[in-house]
Amino acid sequence: MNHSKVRVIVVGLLMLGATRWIYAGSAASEVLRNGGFEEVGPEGCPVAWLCMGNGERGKHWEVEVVSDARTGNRALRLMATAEGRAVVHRSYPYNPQATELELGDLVPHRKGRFVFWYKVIKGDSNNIRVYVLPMKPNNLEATATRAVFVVPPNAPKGEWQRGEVVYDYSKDSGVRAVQPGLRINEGGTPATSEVLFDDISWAE
Ligand SMILES: [Ca+2]
Repeated sequence: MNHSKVRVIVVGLLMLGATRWIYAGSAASEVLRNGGFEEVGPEGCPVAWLCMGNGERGKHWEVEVVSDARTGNRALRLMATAEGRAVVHRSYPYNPQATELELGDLVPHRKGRFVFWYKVIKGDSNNIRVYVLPMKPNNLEATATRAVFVVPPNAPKGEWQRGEVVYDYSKDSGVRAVQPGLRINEGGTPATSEVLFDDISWAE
């Protein structure tokens, strides 16, 4: 084989690899944008997400981007005391009077699963949860039951663990979309807890 043939093959393989990489990147970002929390908005909350809580921020709850990442440079830290609550949603248009709204960063798949990684820093209750919220066409939560992943109370501290929550609203005509909801103290026994999340993705 002469040099020019080798070069053609090498360039061809490189292009194939690049194409696959671009395709994989765009396919993942279409479904759940910024699931790795690498892109941060002006308020300090990751782009495509909303960071909220109950009680006094900084005292009873906190949601913030931190550098202790599983991959990339950033992860999301949630903290709540027993009196507080930490709430992370996707970002989407909100208007209770509307009958139909744009999707925003909701996930338009009525069946599938969310895969994610979590690292418990503090807490041994059953109050750290990843919900799947079924959403109506007007972006309010539908009456269908949430799917839920409860972080095990005995999860090892300081280690990244993989979690997964499967859902199926394909037979529920009232559900148009879903979103993953990260929570401390919404369900379970309230307690002081702290957890990191990273690399949340959607899969079939
Ligand atoms: Ca990350």
